[in-house]
Amino acid sequence: MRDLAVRLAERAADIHRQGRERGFTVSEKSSATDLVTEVDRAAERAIVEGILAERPDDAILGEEGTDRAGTTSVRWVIDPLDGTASYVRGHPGYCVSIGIEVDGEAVIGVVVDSRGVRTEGVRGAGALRGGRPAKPSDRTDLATSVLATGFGYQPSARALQAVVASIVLPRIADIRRMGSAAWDLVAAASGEVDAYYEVGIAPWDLCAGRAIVEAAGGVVRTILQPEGDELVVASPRQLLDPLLALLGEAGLRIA
Ligand code: LIP
Repeated sequence: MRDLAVRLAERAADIHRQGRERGFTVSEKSSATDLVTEVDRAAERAIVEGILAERPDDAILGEEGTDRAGTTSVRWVIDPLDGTASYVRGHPGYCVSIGIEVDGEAVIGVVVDSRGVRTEGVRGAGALRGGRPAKPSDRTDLATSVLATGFGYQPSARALQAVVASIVLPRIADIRRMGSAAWDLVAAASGEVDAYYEVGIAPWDLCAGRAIVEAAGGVVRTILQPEGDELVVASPRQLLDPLLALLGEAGLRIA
């Protein structure tokens, strides 16, 4: 299944590249800032066709509308183009994200980013980034840590996220914002950022990155918030408790 996910992620990354060269149509989803392109849809079609050709009995959930039940214990959770707002502007913050759950647990993840860098992980078998072993940060101090995070499509959500960031920022070294949760998660899995947190991402933004962070030896926590969204935290073990404590001080529910 990992090898199939790798082939399909590389195929989707080709579709991204061709779209950037040829141009593409763009339309709005939940808001004027929540966009979808014909490239998102073409990439999802290619991934779904590839899965059905080899594993027709698996379930599939995709951001652009695919929601197929299956008869096996396997579910594919795919974001064909994570970071669409970056893609439409030519900003590099986008990637394809293919996650595989077995019995509801994320166990395999493959992410290919706009540079063609592939990160993959299989539970219990480690993670690779660009073909080299991926390991989370060994930093022990939040005050010198760089965190990745993101902001939602709804202004009300961003208002809340801005309050959290205003409390977090003076207590850490800096923030990185690429516009793609999958990119942020694999950056956390490989120590390119020291940790990641975000409220309100979707299952397809999270699945592959979660499997990769955990395969690399990091931890992922999801905590339901009173407003109904989930806080997602991806971190090396040694930073998890101090990061959760800081997010708690910033007003988020952490248990
Ligand atoms: C994006 C996420 C990102 C989040 C954006 C958006 P999309 O997903 O990956 O972390 O901050 O608001 O949800 O819509 O580009 O697939």
